[in-house]
Amino acid sequence: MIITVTLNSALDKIILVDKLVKNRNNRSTEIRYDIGGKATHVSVVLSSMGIENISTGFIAGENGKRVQKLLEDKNVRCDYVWQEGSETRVSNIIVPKDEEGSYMITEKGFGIVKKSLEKLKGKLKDIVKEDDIVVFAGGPPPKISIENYKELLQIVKDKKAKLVVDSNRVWLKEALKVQPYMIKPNEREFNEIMGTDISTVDDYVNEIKKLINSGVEIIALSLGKQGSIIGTMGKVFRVYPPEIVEVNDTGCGDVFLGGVVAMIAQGKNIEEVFKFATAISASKATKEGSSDFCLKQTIEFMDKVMLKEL
Ligand code: TA6
Repeated sequence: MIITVTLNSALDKIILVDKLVKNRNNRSTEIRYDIGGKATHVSVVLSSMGIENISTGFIAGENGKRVQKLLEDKNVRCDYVWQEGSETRVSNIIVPKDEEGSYMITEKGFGIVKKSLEKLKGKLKDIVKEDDIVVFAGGPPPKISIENYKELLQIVKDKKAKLVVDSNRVWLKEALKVQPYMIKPNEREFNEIMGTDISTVDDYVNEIKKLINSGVEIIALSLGKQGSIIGTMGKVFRVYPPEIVEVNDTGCGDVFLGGVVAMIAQGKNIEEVFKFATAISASKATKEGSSDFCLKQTIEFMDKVMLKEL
């Protein structure tokens, strides 16, 4: 079983504008709502491929109901801890038509009460089994301490499940202490955890080799539009994405992670894993929504992904 844990669920409000101009009333051309929160996107990818998974974490209020409905409409099985009297946050994502990419403004989310935290711990203790894959992605919500976060990760490790973490700052540093199976930092997050200020491929390769020796089985360093550097099984690979016309980059990293987990769950080799993950992430970039992609387009893109051992 694959379990995705979204500690800070989010309803993505996609705001389409012709252009974004400061000090002007920028009128939206369209407003759409989509799934947010990161680990949720991993579940969307898995369910789109018929791979059994459970989406859990903390959720609340009317926004939470909308997120859960959007997930269930994409055949995702939800088993969330609902917190009474709270409201799942909104991530505002502005997508100007006249430029690539987007502007994201996320709310901080609701504070988790002790009762909710204990419920999630109990849930994970009940459902996680040995050799499951458990994905923690996204920044934790208010009132979750480093200690709380560590307790949640440790439950997964104690069950001898594979822990996958996509987070940042102190959270990712904490995750490293429990030797996760996989991490997926971007360049800023990588420099934060390594205490470096590097940017060249050669420097990244040297630092990634140190991490592999520390027990992390897969390091997928995201270079954004430039692709990624993958360290695993004592080897390092550079992955080059296909050329695409980017519409909205929101969710690309999360869908990439979903692609990796899906391929690993299907026992694919490293080349297949990261060609598929890169291709599905590219497909997401061509879509307006934050959890949209096309599996047919992904297969077409796979032939255009280049993977080179360094
Ligand atoms: O990576 C995209 C995304 O998941 C958006 O859908 C938005 O919900 C945001 O990131 C949430 O990020 P955060 O790190 O605040 O959990």
